[in-house]
Amino acid sequence: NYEFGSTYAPRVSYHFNPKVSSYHFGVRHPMKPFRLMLTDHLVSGYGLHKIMDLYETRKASDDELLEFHTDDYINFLKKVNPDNVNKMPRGTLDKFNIGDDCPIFHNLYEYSSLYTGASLDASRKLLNGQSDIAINWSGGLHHAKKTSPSGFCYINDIVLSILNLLRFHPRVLYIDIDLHHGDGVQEAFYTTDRVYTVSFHKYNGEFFPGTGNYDETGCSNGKHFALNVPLKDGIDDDSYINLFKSIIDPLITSYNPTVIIQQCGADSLGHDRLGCFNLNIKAHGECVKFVKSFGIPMLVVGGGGYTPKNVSRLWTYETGILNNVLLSPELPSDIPFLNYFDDEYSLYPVLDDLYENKNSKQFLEDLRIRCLEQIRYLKG
Ligand code: V1S
Ligand code: CA
Ligand code: ZN
Repeated sequence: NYEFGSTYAPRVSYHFNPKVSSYHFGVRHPMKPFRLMLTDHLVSGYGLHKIMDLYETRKASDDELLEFHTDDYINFLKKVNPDNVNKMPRGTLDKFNIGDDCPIFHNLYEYSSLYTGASLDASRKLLNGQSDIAINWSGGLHHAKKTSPSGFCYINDIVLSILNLLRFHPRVLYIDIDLHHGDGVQEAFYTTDRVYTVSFHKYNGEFFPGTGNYDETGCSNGKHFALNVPLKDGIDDDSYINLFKSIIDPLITSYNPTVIIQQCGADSLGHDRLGCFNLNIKAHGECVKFVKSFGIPMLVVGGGGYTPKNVSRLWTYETGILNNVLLSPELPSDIPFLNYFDDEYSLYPVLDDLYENKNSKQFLEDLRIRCLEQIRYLKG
C-alpha cells in the first residue's frame, strides 16, 4: 500500500455494525448481507481501519424513520415476521409490495434500522464537521419508497440522510453509479432545487425499476434538478469514465453543492450476478476518486452488488481511494474467508470481457450532449 500524491488529507469516518451482515433474505435471493462482513474483513486486512475514525453504529429510531416513511408502513415493518406474514389481512402484502424481491425475513426491521442508523450517523459526522468523508457500505438502498419497499430496499437511508443534511446544507448533490436507476431518491426530491439527483444506469424501459430515461428531469421547483444517464449493456471502462467525468465536472461547477452523497452500487461491475456492464474495479473507483477531487464533503454509501467477492474487493479499493491510499493487488493472507477469493488472489481481477458493448460511440456522444444541455439550464 502507498499513499498517492494529494495535499488534501481528508478526515474519514467508517460506519459499520457487524450485526448488519447477519441477516438472510432467503437462499435464492441475490442480496447477501454477508458481503458486508467480507468487505469489513478486507478493509481491516489492508490496515485501513487504523487510519479512519471507526464507529460501531446504532439502530435508527422510529422517529427518525418517520421523517420520510409513513406511520402505516413503519408499523407494518415492525410487526410483520415470517410466522405471521400469511395471517395478515387480505391485501396487506400487495399493498406493501411483499414478494420475491422484498420478502419478509427474520428481524427485517432490525436489519433496516441498522443500515439506516449507520447512514444517519455518517451524515451527522459531516454536519458537525468531524469528518470530511463518511462511509457506510451497508447503506445505499435507493429504491425504497415512502409507503413501501422496492427492489430489495425497505428503508431509504439515502433520502433520510439527505433530509438530515438539508437542515444545514443549502444544496445537496446525489450521484448514483449503481447499475439500477436511483428512483426512490429521485422521486423524493423531484420537486425541489435543493437536491440535484443524477443516476447512471442500464435502461431499456423494462429493466428494473423501469424508470430513468433522459426525459425525467424534475418538475415544479425541481425542473432541471434531476438528470438521468440511460445506458445499454456492456459499457466498458473508458466509455463510462469519460462519460461520467464529462457530466459530473460541469454539474459540480454549475450546481456548486455544499455536500455530495455518492451511491456506489457494485452491480455496475462486470461479472455481477445481476449485472450487464463490463466495468473493472479501477474504473468504478475512478468515478469515486474524481468526485473526491473536488474537496467537497462526501457521504459514501454502498447499494447493489451480487457477486460478494467483487463487492468486497470494490468497496475495499474505494475505502483506500477515499483515504488517499492505493492498495497493493495482493490480498492480505490472514483474513477470515480468504477462500472466497480463490478465483484470483488479487484485488483487481479482470472483469471486462463478458458482454458485448451495445453503447456505440455515436450513442454515447448523443447522450453526453443531451446531458450537457440539461446541465446548462442551471446557469439560466
Ligand atoms: N434483475 C433482477 C432481479 N432479480 C431478482 C430476484 C431474483 C431471485 C430472487 F429470489 C429474488 C429476486 N429481482 C430482480 C429485480 C430487482 C432488482 C433490485 C436491484 C436493487 C439495487 O441493486 O438497485 C439496490 C440494492 N426485480 C425485477 O426485475 C422484478 C421482477 C420484475 C422479476 C424478478 N421477480 C423475482 C420479481 C419481479
Ligand atoms: Ca444508478
Ligand atoms: Zn442495483
